[in-house]
Amino acid sequence: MRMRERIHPWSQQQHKNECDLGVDSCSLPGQVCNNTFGGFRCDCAGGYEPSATSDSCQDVNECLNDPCPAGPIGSCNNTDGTYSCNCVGGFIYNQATNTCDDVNECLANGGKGNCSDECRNTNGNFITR
Ligand SMILES: [Ca+2]
Ligand SMILES: [Ca+2]
Repeated sequence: MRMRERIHPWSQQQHKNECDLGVDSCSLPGQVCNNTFGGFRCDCAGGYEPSATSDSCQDVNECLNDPCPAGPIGSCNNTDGTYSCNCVGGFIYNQATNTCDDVNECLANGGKGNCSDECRNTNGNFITR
């Protein structure tokens, strides 16, 4: 005797992805649509957090957690959805090590940099002779 195969009713249902269809209402700044079983949910995108005063999402001020090299050489610049680290002149921001690295101004021009004769690199500057 053979068993008859049955198809579970819900396997035949079409599951809508409101996010892909573009019919979601996650249109406030910083919001992303996430598909859920039977519906969708508006979440905050990376770099945003739920607003305390409304349904929308607000920028996370990452600079409050000091993610950049310390001042006075390094500084943090909070921007909408992200942030950036900056260094004062003579230093360049190194993302891999999260440090402000000295610019070797003497490397250019065959080791003379902008100097007419001799160039000596220093931390944050250079000496010309
Ligand atoms: Ca931010
Ligand atoms: Ca230098």
